[in-house]
Amino acid sequence: MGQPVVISAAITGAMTVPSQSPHIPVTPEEIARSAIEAAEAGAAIVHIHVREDDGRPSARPELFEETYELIRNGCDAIVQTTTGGGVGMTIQERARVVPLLQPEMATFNMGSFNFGIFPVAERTESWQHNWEQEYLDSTRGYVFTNTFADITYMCDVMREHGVKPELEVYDVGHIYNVLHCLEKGLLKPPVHVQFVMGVLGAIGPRPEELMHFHQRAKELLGEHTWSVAGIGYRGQFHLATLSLILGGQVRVGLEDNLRLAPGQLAPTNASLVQKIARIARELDREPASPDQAREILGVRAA
Ligand code: KMH
Ligand code: ZN
Repeated sequence: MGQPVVISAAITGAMTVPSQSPHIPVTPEEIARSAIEAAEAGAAIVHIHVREDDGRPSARPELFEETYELIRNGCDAIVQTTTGGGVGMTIQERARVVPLLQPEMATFNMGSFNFGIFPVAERTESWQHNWEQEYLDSTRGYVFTNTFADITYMCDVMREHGVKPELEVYDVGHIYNVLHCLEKGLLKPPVHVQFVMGVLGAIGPRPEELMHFHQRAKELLGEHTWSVAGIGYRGQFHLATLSLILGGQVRVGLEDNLRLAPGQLAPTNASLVQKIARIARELDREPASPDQAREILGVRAA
């Protein structure tokens, strides 16, 4: 039997708007159902954001609470909440979910950079909601802010509540920010790193860049676990396949990619998980169960 692979499913997120696909989960019930189906298809982690009824990204505690409860009642997957949030949210708003739910895992964004999702607006012909075009266009002037003060704050919140951080790295410099936190004793080794590749404003979704990330992280961080979240169809599946070959973990899901094949919208998160699970098995990597994932990543059971 090959080395297990931890599949994470990013269920819905702040990079997409409902007009892009009718299959994006919006309400707590839709997000939870989609997460449970993804877990049944082989995801050991479900990464969640929440949205208001009109699909607008939200940080409202009630929405997180409801979604979290529904997922926890329906499956044993590790529920990983976002602390990246959405455009315009403060670090305090983004971090609030950690003390609120004390999830097993939460994301932790390792640096500031331009975060451009405005090109989607240029490709969209009709809109479902008034807020969508303005939201996307506003990112021409948007910096996703994660200063050292923010990073220190997030380290403290996560440590205080015993939450395992998944460190979101969007550029090579962010690996050095992880190193800084390790050297200062703010993060406990071995860390778990997610290479997020293909956001406009950060590194592109290319195999050469993943090889470079992998090499630099090995040299700088020592023992660690890692995964890749590629944006867009090619980014998601090509980079996830490379990660399978290199011994890394993978993330797929409608937060980062809306397509199951070129030109074909993915009907569900589960369909994306099934596809990567199939590729993984072909490469002798069996999808890890949630408990195996807890062991591999060093996550305390909730
Ligand atoms: N949507 C990804 C580009 C987070 O939630 O903290 C980034 C992400 C970050 O998933
Ligand atoms: Zn996210």
